[in-house]
Amino acid sequence: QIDEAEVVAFSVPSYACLRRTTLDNHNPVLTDALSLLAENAELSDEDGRGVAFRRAAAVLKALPEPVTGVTQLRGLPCLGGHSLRVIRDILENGASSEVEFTKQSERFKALKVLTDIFGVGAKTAERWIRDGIHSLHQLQESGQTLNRAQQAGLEHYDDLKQPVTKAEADAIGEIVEEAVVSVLPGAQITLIGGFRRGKLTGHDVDFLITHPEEGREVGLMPKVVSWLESQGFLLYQKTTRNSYLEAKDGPARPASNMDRFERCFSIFKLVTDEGPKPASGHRRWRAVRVDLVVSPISQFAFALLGWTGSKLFERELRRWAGHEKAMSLSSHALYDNKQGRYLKATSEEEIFTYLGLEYIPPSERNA
Ligand code: 8DG
Ligand code: MN
Ligand code: MN
Repeated sequence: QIDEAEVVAFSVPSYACLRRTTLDNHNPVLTDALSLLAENAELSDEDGRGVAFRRAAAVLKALPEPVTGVTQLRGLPCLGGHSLRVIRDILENGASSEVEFTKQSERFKALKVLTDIFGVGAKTAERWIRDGIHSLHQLQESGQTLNRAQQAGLEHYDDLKQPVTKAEADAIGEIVEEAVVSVLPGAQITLIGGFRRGKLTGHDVDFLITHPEEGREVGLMPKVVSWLESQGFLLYQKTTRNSYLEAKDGPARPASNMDRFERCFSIFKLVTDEGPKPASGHRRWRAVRVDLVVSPISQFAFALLGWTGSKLFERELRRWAGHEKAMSLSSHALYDNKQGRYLKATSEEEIFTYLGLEYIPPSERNA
């Protein structure tokens, strides 16, 4: 019997951008359970519930030690009745019936398998499930028309499910770097996304490309893609143009959180073994998802901050900016609604300062 007074109570600020969240998670069982419910909500078009579970999981990721009883959680932010019930079930019974039920449900399993195909979102998966398609095999037999992305996704399904290692990310970085400096000397690439936060594996590799001279980056992406294609490095690519409109005195007010950089979603062909020719049936390459983004140098700090993640950390930064500072933050710019002007920045540190936040390095943005 533990005396209540001796129970460690935790204290955590409510915005994830006020917390330092490393990869050293002391409550993986609880956060995995809440993340699974978040994923299920997101796949079921219940984004509000999804965010609530993500926030609850993020609070637990920030705790300095394992939770042993629900009394420790008193006063913590973002833990609603639903999340607390799940946590209590796990602490007291070893498992949450809701989580176990969801994991086993045919609907969730089908949504997972289908949305794990690159190019397939929740809406498409939903439609297929309504047509009785629950597996890759059924999809292949169904005669459904697949777009180019989905065809590539299906073709490379097994490879793309394999986590990408940091070594693979670095190998791809060298190739992208070679491509970039070949087509535009002086251009620079930066590893972003999860690997910049120190993750050891990822579902893809993300790079941000810029040039120190404003304007030189215009039209860069198609050239990089052509170079990579000519060298046989791309199994699939889709490039979208920059749609960010420039006003006379600075970038236009971002219309939404979706950014408008020139970007490329691709599937790389990464050679994994340079040794002697492998036995027949074996290949010496694997498919890896790679995202490329090009930013002008004037927006680089915002792009870097916006593409480093985690997704929840980004969402919380924007919420903080909007609700607490009357500012609008995007991956392009920071707009001060009270002053009616854009705040220029050349580093992430400056952006945190504008927002009245202590600087949080990438390795502590793993909310
Ligand atoms: P992982 O790949 O290791 O699984 O994790 P990650 O690197 O954190 O996730 P990601 O899905 O590759 O996303 C990387 C970052 O890019 C993340 O902070 C979210 C951000 N991001 C997108 N799409 C968009 C977008 O359209 N606009 C903006 N501003 N950011 C985006 O993934
Ligand atoms: Mn990533
Ligand atoms: Mn990505």
